[in-house]
Amino acid sequence: MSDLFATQLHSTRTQLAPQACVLHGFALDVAGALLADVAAIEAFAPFRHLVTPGGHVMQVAMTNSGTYGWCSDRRGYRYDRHDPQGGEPWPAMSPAFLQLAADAAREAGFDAYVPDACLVNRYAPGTRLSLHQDRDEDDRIAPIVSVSLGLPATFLFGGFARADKAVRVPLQHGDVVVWGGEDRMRFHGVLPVKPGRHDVVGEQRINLTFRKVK
Ligand code: MD6
Ligand code: FE
Repeated sequence: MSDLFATQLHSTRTQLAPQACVLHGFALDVAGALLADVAAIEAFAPFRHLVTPGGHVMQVAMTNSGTYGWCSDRRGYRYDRHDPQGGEPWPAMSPAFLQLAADAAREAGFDAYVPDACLVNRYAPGTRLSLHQDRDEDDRIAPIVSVSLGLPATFLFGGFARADKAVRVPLQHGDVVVWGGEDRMRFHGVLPVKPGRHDVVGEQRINLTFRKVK
C-alpha cells in the first residue's frame, strides 16, 4: 500500500457490522509506548507456543498482561490469574494499555470499558490463526479490542457460524479492531502473515487483544 493511501486511512473507520469496526491508525501515536510495554511483559512472562486440547502446538506465540491470562493445554482453554510457567501473577496492565483500550472502545461506541485481560500475540511470517470465536470469557457483551503492530495482516471477520462467509480486512501497524455487543461472538481469524520487515517492529506482527473476562 502506498504511503498516501496509508495516510488517508489514518483516523478513518470501517464499519464491519452494527457493533464492529476498524479504527484505522488509532494506535499510531502510542505504538512506541505499547511496544515498550510489550517488551516489559515479555521480560517477565516470555512468549510461548501453547498446546491445544487436541494436542497441536499453536503457531501464534502468546503471553498475557492483566488480572487474567488466557491459557491452553491438554486439559482445555481457560483464564488463569497466574502464569502456569513459573506460577507468578501475570504482569499488570500498563496505563498505556488501559488508556488505549478504553479510548478505542469509546470511539467504537462502548463507554467505560475496563478490560481485565490482554492476550499478547506474536505472529512470525507464515503464521495464521484459524477462524474461531472468543468464548472463554464470562462477559460475552463487552468488546474485544484488538491492536495490530508491525507487519500487516489480513483479518477475517465472519458470522456466527464457522461456515458463514468472512470478509477480508487488511490491517496495518496502528489499526484497532473493536467488536462487541451483538457482534461479540462472530468468528474471526488471521490469514498467514506475509514475509517482510516492519521499520520499527521487524519481521513480526504483534497483536494485543483486550477482553473483559469477569
Ligand atoms: C488478531 N487475534 O491477531 C486477532 N483470538 O488480529 C485474535 O482474534 C485472537 O490472536 C484469540 C487468541 C489469539 C488471537
Ligand atoms: Fe480471537
